[in-house]
Amino acid sequence: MRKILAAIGILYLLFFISGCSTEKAVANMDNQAYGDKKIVWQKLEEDIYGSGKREKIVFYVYETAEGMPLIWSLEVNGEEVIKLNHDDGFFSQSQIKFDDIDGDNKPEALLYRYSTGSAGAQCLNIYKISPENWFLIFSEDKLNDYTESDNGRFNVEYLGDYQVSFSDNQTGLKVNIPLEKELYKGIENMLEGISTWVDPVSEFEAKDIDGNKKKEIITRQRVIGVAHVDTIALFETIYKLTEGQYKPIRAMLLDIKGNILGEIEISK
Ligand SMILES: [Ca+2]
Ligand SMILES: [Ca+2]
Repeated sequence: MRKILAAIGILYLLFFISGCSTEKAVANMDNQAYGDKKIVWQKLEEDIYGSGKREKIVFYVYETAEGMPLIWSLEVNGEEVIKLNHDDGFFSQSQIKFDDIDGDNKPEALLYRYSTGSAGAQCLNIYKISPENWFLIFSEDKLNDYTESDNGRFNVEYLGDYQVSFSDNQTGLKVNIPLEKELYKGIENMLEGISTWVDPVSEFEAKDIDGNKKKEIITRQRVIGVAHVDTIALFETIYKLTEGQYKPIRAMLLDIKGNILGEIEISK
């Protein structure tokens, strides 16, 4: 009888332990989805709503135990107003900034995230903000290079005689890029290897180009030559605030000295 009781006891114990471990596994999964560590990334007190009162703003990053950011969360006075997932991107740094970009004397929120990759990809979300609503008006969140294999948008080819053809199927921009001979002395054989390799956005600029008090957004992407250190041109896209949303209005290609090689208006 004692043996039977002991056996029942052991069975019960096993059941109890396995039950516990299942629960623990589920809890771990939840933790992984949100990150093991909640880190205060930035703390600000600013009058972001133009009410004359400074709001308490805290920008949190949820990380894995290894320090990989998984979720970004922005809280204003303890309430979450933005939550972004990592979308399998490799990010290192992030930053929230406030700046009046639409000229109404109230700040918009600019949330930057920076990739760990060698291309130095940057992602930017811009929100029009009020105590009731944070409304996304601009978003650029592509992290990967544009290459022949994974994306049909760009086409870059070496034509011979230090000329490279560039075309953007999305905007219709077609331009030839002249290369500087002296930069390729001794490595001329590598020129034939130039093919489609356009970096993701690595720079944003907000600037009022047309003088209407509303800032346009300019994104910059490097066009790569024989190796990643070899930038042969810069691809710029200009976005204009139209009916409450940023829309691309012009694309241009510049040489490494900043001269415009070609540009095109983007129709809707
Ligand atoms: Ca504003
Ligand atoms: Ca403007």
